[in-house]
Amino acid sequence: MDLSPLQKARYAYTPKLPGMLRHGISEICVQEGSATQSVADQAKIKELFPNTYGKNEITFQKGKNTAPAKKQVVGVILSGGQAPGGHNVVCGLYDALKATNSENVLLGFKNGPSGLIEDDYLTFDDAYIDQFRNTGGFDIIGSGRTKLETEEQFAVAAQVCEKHGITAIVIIGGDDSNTNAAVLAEYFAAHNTGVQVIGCPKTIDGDLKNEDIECSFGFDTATKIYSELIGNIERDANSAKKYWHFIKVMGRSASHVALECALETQPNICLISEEVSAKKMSLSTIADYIADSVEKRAAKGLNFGVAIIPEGVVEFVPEFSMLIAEINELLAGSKAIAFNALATWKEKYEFIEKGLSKEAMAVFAILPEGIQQQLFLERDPHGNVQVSLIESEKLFSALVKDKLAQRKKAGTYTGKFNPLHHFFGYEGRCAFPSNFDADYCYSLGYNAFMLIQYGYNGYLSKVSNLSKPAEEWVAEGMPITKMMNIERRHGEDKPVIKKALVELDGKPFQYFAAHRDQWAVETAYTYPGAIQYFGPAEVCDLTTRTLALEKG
Ligand code: FBP
Repeated sequence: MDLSPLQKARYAYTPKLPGMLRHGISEICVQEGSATQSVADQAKIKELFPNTYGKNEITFQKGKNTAPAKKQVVGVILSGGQAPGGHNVVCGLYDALKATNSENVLLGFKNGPSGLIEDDYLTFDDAYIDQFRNTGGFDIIGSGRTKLETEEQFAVAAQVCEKHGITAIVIIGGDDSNTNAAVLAEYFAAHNTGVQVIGCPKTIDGDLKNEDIECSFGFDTATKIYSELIGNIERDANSAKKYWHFIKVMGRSASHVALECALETQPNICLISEEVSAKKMSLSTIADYIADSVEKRAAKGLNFGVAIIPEGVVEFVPEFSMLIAEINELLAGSKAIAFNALATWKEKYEFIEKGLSKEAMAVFAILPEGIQQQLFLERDPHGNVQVSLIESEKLFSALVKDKLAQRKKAGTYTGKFNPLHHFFGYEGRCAFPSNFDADYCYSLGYNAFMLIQYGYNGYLSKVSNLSKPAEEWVAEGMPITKMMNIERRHGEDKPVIKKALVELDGKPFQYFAAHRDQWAVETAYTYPGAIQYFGPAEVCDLTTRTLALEKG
């Protein structure tokens, strides 16, 4: 295999462990903390998790390792969207497992949770794992979005574990995958399988965090990549002085990615979905808000700008959600066949006009035709509109264009508006992990093995104090049930890990809110540049602004 110079150099990088895990496996002991309870709905969660609920928080410390000597066969699964650092979780897990006993075995189930059910796996050895150290991607075993959630799947999983003599499963995933890890742990305990389940917090979206989990891995690297690109675009905009750039960034639901990029690059506009929802902003209000910035800058001769749009924003616009619900209803079941049989867009438009309420039609009518067609043509296998495919960056630039045309007529605006569009998502998910993610992920994997060795089940590998140098990080374990509450999902009450949305009274948003009016009018861009892997710690080991503001 041909290697790039950076790839070679990254193979040689030694990830930093928390100080307390640096003494060698025989020198790591466990300190039990207090019993836990779930963040809400305690009685219900306790009833659903009788074997794994209420367990103690734990911290690892320097001291004699008292874990029972036992051969460990561990299975690892990568679940959901890629996030930089996933390979290092596997490497940290492997290194701790082999350092404890060279007879221990690590199996990797392929292509996500389905690999466990299909018994599709590989066995790791040094030569294989060494090709993936400190690299991006999930290609070490692949990932997938199959959910492990039914009793039938759990029974098959138990059989597969028994067949291989598996003592523990490590699931590396987001809120849904770790919810399912907790349910699997409970099943294994209830059926006395002796198999432990440990979760690790992953997702570039940054929405798996709470008072215990300071951040999910991958968020640091992905936002640094997007911020570099946005900074480069800002500099281009400020050089050419002729384009307004509308940049959509990933984040299926929460706007942590958009907010972090805004803190890093100080664009003219950044929408925050959670604020759109809280203020019940309409499409027209949002378009006016952006158009105000365009107009004020134009008055200063600045006919350029940068606007960041979070991927999931349209779902947070109340009138848009109402429109989507009506479209789903309009095309439910056989009604879709009648719609699809119509030959021209004109005929289809008439059908839509007849079927939607006056309020929904008013929203539909202001959308650009491309977006209107997208809403009806690209639907999922259940016939629902695929909101994630909506090109919201184009939607908002078109709405702003209309607003500016009206303002031109009214004589209040005389500038030029040339929009360009970008979507940054996949560019960041498989990047070489930053030093922070390389270190954090390796530590999560290493720590996951310590939890296994000490016999914990239904725990999340937790590494905290992350805004400090790695030496001061704290290696811990936390029962997953502690993060759970009951939510309504698909018409049923379900125990789930609470998704963390951007808190409007939190420090990162407050900082942004205090500066955005100035950024909207002035050219206050900052240019973070590319991730630095080698060099001074103050450049290379920087955490995110979000983490610094939350914990600093
Ligand atoms: P996870 O929540 O599984 O980590 O994935 C998040 C994400 O990267 C979102 O930002 C994005 O909306 C989505 O995955 C894209 O999914 P896919 O890879 O299936 O296209």
